[in-house]
Amino acid sequence: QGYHVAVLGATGAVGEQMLNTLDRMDFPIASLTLLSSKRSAGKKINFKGEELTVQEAKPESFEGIQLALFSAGGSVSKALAPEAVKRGAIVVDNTSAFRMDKDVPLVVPEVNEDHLKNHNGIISNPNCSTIQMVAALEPLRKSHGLKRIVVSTYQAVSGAGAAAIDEMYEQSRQIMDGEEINPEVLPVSGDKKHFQIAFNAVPQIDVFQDNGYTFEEMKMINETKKIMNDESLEVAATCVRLPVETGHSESVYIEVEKDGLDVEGVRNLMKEAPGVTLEDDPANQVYPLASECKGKDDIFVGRIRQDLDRENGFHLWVVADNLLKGAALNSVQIAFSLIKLGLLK
Ligand code: 11C
Repeated sequence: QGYHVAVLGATGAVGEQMLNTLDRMDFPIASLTLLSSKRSAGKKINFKGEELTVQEAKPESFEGIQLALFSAGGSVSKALAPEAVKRGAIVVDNTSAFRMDKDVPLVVPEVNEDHLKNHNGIISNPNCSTIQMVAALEPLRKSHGLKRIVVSTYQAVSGAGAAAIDEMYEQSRQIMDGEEINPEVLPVSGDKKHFQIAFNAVPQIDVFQDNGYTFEEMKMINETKKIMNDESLEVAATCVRLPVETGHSESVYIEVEKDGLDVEGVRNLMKEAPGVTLEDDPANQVYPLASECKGKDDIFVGRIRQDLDRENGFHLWVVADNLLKGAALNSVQIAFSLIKLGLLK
């Protein structure tokens, strides 16, 4: 009993977490098909005690599949998601390929599960740094309205894939050993220049757009407005890569619309927020740390302060595992929401 499920990108960092998450959350699976690029095809992966062989993804791979979780890059999604949908599957896509398409819901279940009802076969999973921010802010939006968000991120290298993780560790060792370094992955593997990530902070994630913002920053801006269904919401973002393996941190400044909110009020909303854990006790040095969030499902919020000049302004520190809530977990939660809403046939 269960569904015929395919995972595309099964051998990648997010794909691995998807399989773990499907397993530990006991997603109802009748059959599991593991797909990848030609390069990774043939690898063996163990799932619930059964050894499965990863197959090269082709349009025909989706015959009979009801749910396909995609995480193999935007160009693969563009080529294969329509093929999967044509064959009757619902695709939950973890790339930016379709996120801003009008007929594609962009979903964080704690925020806008109802958007799933209008899907046409493809559902997009938002960018990791967007997911943790909107899930933490949704209770504040509901109770007091959101006028403005200014976010600065401190993002982990795993967001840029396994090669970026290797580069960070190798470079750290080389610098410690007094050797020369040769950056070739970060900040963006396809861009012209590459910079040191070890012992550094690099203010570029993804490529620059004509307006001077990076694509990562524009994703945070545009995706937030779409998920919260509010084009008038003012959002500004600065995205920075740090030498942290996993766990994105964010300094988030918000202005709410309704008066009367105070720090205790924000804390109480965070305590009740689904998927959020409040860690905020400055007297005892309690606040979220990237080093503590790895492998955890929740979004951690702390350092809550009222702005000193604006009564309706608040500062928060928001941390989450970018491979879990930021990617694999949110995709699997979307799949559970589809079942709950009777949308997965
Ligand atoms: C990073 N946020 O940390 C990116 C990774 O659009 O899904 C996720 C990219 C995306 O580099």
